[in-house]
Amino acid sequence: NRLQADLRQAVARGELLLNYQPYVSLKTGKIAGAEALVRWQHPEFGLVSPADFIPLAEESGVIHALGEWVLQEGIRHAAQWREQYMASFVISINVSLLQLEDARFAEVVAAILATHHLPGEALELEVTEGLALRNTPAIDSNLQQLRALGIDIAIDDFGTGYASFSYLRRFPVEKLKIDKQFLDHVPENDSSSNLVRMIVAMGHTLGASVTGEGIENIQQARFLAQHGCDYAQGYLISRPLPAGALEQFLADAK
Ligand code: G
Ligand code: G
Ligand code: MN
Ligand code: NA
Repeated sequence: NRLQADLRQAVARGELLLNYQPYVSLKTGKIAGAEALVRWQHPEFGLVSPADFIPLAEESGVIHALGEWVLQEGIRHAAQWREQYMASFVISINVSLLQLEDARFAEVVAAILATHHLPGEALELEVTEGLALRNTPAIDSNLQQLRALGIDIAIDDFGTGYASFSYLRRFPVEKLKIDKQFLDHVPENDSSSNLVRMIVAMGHTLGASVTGEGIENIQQARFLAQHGCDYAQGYLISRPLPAGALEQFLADAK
């Protein structure tokens, strides 16, 4: 596969870049942080979506180098933005379960944070519900070490996968991100709205905060705020932005 072969060199050739999509606190209306979203500028095929190349990177094992680059780049920007614009800014970074299965993952994360003099509180890691299906000693150990560093774990696309109640009890997570599909027809659709209210209540019962993803209109944001949801992310607030534009967004918000 051509893309898979090219992906091996993509990091070294500087073809990867990060966009950042901010999210706001529904309590204060202020920006709380931003999610890093990787993009690949392929010299021939143009912009390739992570939905297309992350699976290839996982298959070939390139995900480890790629994931480490995302951590370095995202944390470097976060350190700069916390210093210049917002001391409480949190960077949210998506990680593959394969990264969490690497016994040295937490050490690598700790070393990157230390390089930039950032506390663990500045970083949140987003994992998918597949975590519930894979439970290896390495994942357990990494999650424990990450938590000890003050790094929050968020379950991404919550509701679409396999996070069981018993799993959430065994591995406390700090945040649930409700998948966009559950929010698309809120508040006009009763079953969607009821489900969202239930997830917010469940998250809070588990001691987790809750984010609504894919928020595109003010009615959705109002519904979430009314029902105690903590954060909102989506085109209503901002599309994913290049680093320079996110910086301007933070400067304007200051
Ligand atoms: O931004 P976009 O809609 O193209 O993202 C598509 C998917 O790719 C999302 O599910 C997102 O979580 C995932 N993704 C984006 N950036 C990263 C990354 O750096 N690492 C991993 N593992 N997944 C990512
Ligand atoms: O799986 P994950 O939640 O990480 O995926 C994030 C993806 O969702 C990003 O690629 C981003 O472009 C997309 N996204 C974020 N907000 C919105 C939104 O409000 N509407 C739509 N249609 N897509 C969104
Ligand atoms: Mn995500
Ligand atoms: Na999502």
